[in-house]
Amino acid sequence: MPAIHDTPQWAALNHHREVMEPRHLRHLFAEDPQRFEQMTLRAAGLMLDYSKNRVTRNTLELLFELAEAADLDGWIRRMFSGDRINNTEGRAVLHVALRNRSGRPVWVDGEDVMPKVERVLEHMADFSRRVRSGEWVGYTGRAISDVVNIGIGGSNLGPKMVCRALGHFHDGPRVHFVSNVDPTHVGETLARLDPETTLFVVASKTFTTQETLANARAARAWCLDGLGDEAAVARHFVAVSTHAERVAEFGIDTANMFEFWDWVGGRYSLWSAIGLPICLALGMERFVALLEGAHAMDEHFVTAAPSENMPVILGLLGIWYTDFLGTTSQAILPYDQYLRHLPAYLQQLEMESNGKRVTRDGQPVAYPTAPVIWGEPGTDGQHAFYQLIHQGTQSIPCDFIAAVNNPNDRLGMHAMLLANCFAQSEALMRGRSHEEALQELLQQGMAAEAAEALAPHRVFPGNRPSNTLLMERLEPRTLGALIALYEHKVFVQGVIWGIDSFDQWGVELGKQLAGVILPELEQGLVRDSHDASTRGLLDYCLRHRRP
Ligand code: G6Q
Repeated sequence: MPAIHDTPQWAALNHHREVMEPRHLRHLFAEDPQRFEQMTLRAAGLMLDYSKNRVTRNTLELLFELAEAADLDGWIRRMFSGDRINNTEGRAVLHVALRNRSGRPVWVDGEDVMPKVERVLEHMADFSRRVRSGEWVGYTGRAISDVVNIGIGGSNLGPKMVCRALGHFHDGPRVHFVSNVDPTHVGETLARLDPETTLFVVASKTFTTQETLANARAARAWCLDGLGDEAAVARHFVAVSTHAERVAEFGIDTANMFEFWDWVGGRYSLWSAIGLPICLALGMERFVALLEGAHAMDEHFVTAAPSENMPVILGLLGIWYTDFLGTTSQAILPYDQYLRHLPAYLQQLEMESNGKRVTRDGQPVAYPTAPVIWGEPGTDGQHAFYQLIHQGTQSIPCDFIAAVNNPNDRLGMHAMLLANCFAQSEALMRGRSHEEALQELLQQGMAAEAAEALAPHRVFPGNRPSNTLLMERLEPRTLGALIALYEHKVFVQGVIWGIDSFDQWGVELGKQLAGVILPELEQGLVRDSHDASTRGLLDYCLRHRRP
């Protein structure tokens, strides 16, 4: 199979780009009154309006042909049937098995993994029920009021985002997340808690992560300080990991361990036992509803034709912008305070998965891969960085995300939020021409000369693309579907780019070098082999550090 950029399908898109570049979205809308109807999709409780993108039906057809040339269908089948598609780590990629509600088996190396998935779900259900009901008590007999999840990266961002996104349904113990190895994070968190009523969930797939183990040791020392007995650890610490031996070595009873498996990638693991804080905060039923929502999106992804397939469309639009229209970043703009951690979550999902520069077989890619993902909740962003999105020199595709109903809307403010959301995508699409800007100023009574001078500053070029994703309510099911939508979008793009979306070698080198530097800082001995900058920084710290 030729490299993707050597295919006629890639060449056709390159050619098509020349046709599309001069076309303005305003005109595309004016030419086609059916554009909204034709470019909206509904799946798993979500509605996607992708009509405000710089595409025509023809663009989409060419993108579907590109997907076919990359054998997208084949790769989807390979993922769902447990092939080792994470080739650099030799692993299957089966987060979809964790939320498989179909009753169908999922095979890995001849073993149906569903019975063990169900077993761990039962363990999570039982444990969370006991903690939430007060049946599970701390060492001194008091019920658990606070849960602290200690984990980083994939063992933090997913459960944190979901717990906050479903904050409206939170009826269990308070849940805190400690990830950073900065002692301030664990210190500030514990300062507000009582060791008698605090439960720690140490979440680490490998149970070797330096930051997590350091934070867990600090938490353990705090717990022993407060409770004065090693035996207390068993009542106040549980672990989530793939590695029982290391959990035991750390001093956590493996009876209090929740297992998952190496075919679950860290950033795809919130559906596994890594989701335990979600169960503790919201209860098992809601966690299961989250899984069901994701499963509904999985079924849609596997069965819908490309032109009806939400993850395929989102993924291909991203390819169009990144590889043919030259955009380098993508904004995630939730108009929902509960979704405030979604941009950070998607940052890891997309940038760690597809921030790659070689193909599966180790050849340098000849085209850009993942863009920079960033964002903030809507109206806050409007008063900060939207200026650049509207009038800056780069085009930044935006995803607007909102729920039609808001559970906290007692004063009718939600309409204001939605009005802002729709106004932004309209403004980005339409823009304001020089003539419009000028006429507006003149109508306001400004003198002609002054109006001429000010008009260029009030021009909005428009033609800036966006998707809008709506759901009736932000609830476990729709959130599950939303997350799965982005997971599959990332997968679609990884397939087109021919990269391994499921490894993360990019985090290794820094980790390795930190291992060299730590003893130098601790012992005050800096090696000559460092470059002058690193040596200078270390010397500065050693000279200015107070014992
Ligand atoms: C995610 C990455 C990474 C990982 C963390 C924590 O896909 O692999 O973010 O989740 O490095 O790893 P552990 O869970 O092993 O501590």
